[in-house]
Amino acid sequence: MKNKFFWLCAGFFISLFVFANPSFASEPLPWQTGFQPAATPVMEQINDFHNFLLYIITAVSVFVFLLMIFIMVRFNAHANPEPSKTTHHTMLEVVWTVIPVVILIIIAVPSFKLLYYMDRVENPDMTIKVTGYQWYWGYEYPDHDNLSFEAYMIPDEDIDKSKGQKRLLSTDNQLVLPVDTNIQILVAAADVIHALAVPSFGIKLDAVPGRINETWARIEKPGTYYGQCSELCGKDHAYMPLEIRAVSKEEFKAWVKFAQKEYASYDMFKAQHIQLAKAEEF
Ligand SMILES: [Cu+2]
Repeated sequence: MKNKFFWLCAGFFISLFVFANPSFASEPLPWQTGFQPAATPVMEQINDFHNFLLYIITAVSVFVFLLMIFIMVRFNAHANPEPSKTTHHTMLEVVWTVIPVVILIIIAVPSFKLLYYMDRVENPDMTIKVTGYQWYWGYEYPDHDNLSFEAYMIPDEDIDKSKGQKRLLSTDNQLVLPVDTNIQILVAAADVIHALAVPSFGIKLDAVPGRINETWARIEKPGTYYGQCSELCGKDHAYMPLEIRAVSKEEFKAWVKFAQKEYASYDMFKAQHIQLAKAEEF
């Protein structure tokens, strides 16, 4: 019986280790329980803060667990037939108030530091604006000739795995960004509330109509990163992913030139699109 229990526990801890191990890809994976690997200093700090909190909650949980075991063994009706009538103990009450306060202060200081660090960046190198629509994202580059375009999810039947496209994550156009650049990210919405969430950048920010929210990113490695809308925004909420391609600064410059031609007719197209949608309503 004891042997069985041992193997049950061992199996549980081994599976915890296997499944909780964060996998190294910038996308969600089956059975993944950890964070996606960090691609920005903000996400690195969120990771560190998460690990720091894990030590604290583990210590608190183990302490409370042992204390309860001790109380159950030492003060049950058999072991302690005549209970003490003590009701107050000033010192004990001071201790169990002060220690939690100290623990909360230890948590609050790095938490606020991180909150302000995530909030905004001084003197950003460039700005992009991301707008949530039902159900796609619009990207604008005000520093690059007001370049703007939209990105729609590629439907299942059009996914081309040979091009590395991923179901529910890949989009027809990508948000292309340079690495090692402080990018100010402005977030808004045009219809209902959406939320911009890019786990490997440590970004989750509401996109609210009529309001501009701000955050920032400094991508450290070139690669493809994925995000999703994180606010229930209607029937296709689950089908408005973000595909972000981080490239070197030189490649980014070349891409801007290409994109200015590629998306030049965009505004006219958008105007027609809106007119058509309105005409359909009538
Ligand atoms: Cu949305």
